[in-house]
Amino acid sequence: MKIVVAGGDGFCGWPTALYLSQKGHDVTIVDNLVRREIDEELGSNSVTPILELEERVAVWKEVSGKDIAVKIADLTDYDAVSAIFQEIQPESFVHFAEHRSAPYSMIDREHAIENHRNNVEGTLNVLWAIKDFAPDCHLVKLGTMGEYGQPNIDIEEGWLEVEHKGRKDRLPYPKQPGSFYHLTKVHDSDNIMFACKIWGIRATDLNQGVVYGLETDETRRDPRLVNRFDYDAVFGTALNRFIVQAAIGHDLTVYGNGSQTRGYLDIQDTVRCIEIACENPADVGEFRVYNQFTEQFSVKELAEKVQKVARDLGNDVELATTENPRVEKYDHYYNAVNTNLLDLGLQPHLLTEEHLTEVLKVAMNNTDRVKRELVLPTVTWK
Ligand code: NAD
Ligand code: USQ
Repeated sequence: MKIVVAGGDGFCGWPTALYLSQKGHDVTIVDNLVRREIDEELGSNSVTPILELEERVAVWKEVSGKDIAVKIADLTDYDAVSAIFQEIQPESFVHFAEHRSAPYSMIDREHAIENHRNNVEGTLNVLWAIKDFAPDCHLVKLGTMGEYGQPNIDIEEGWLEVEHKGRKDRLPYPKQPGSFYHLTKVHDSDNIMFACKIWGIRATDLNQGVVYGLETDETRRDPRLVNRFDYDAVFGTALNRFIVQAAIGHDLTVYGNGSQTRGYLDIQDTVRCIEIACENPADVGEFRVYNQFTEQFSVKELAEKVQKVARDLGNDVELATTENPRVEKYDHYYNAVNTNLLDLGLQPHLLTEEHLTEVLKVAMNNTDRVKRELVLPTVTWK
């Protein structure tokens, strides 16, 4: 299958591109490398030393014998996007290429607007290019579990059966996102749903939970293929941050009382979920929503797991009570459905001590790269 992986230089996109290439798909990475520029803006870095995109792809060719094409292009540039669709005629367009940090979108007005411009405009360009140049292409779009917020009822997969004043309908599940970033995903979902309805586009919105982990079978094949690993308070995600904090002997930054519960998944499952979505395309005109996570944890539970594994390796760290820079619910109900991907064959990698230990050891081997000043949060919601 001809597959474009937009955002293929990022944390989720790079291992996905390798996985799909290994499976024999004809993969093209599209990326404007803005994530590397944001590292310069924030003074942040990946704990793991990552090569430039062209070098990574060359190593993959050396190791696997397989070609991955690269297009350096910005999805907000419609000329570039339309040229890519006309030239490649992808059967699946996997869209990871957005600014994905909630704190980044909350820095100030300018960042909130840039976040919206980049994400919403990029996705609109992709929709128009599919309509104009590749109408049969299946859009596989990364949404987020955070679109739903934390309602006091079960979270369904995109749709809710509602009975109101004696009438029934199947309606889009209500959205109550927790940051301007998460809001961009809601706007994307609405735009995609509308495009499916009016133009007959086929699309799958993957509402992904928080991703943790580092390596996949493909990135493990050569140290030069290593994935990026963010740990700073802006782009690092909870579990990965706790692992790096444990590696440098820093208290684990549990925000507030740590009862905030979210859906999580291993990066090894992200790549498989994308394959499942590509190989089982949505129907013409169908807007399909899958919830992409495998387990639910509170932040405190995650920190305790990391603390246990770190202690076993001789790193004694405490759970810090950090004032929460965000505005979030505590002690809330959380029960989200995630059966669609499981029914299509996903076999989850669960969060085991062995897995945590593997990632912690990589972080411990790279502590010289950690900038301690990036660990504590500086961006607040208020
Ligand atoms: P990332 O920042 O590591 O990677 C995103 C990539 O997209 C980067 O390489 C960046 O340069 C590129 N990009 C951004 N805007 C672009 C544009 N306009 N044109 C071309 N390229 C552009 O992020 P990630 O962690 O790999 O996340 C990928 C996607 O998955 C995002 O859409 C994110 O919202 C979603 N997601 C991520 C997580 C997570 O925990 N990492 C969880 C749920 C959903
Ligand atoms: N948290 C802490 N301590 C930390 C960092 C985070 O307690 O040091 C807490 C947060 O307050 C929050 C939870 O952990 O309650 C998750 O935060 P996060 O930073 O790991 O994840 P989030 O901001 O939700 O964003 C990440 C990705 C984003 C993706 C989202 C999936 O960066 O791209 O969309 O996870 S979800 O949360 O399901 O919407």
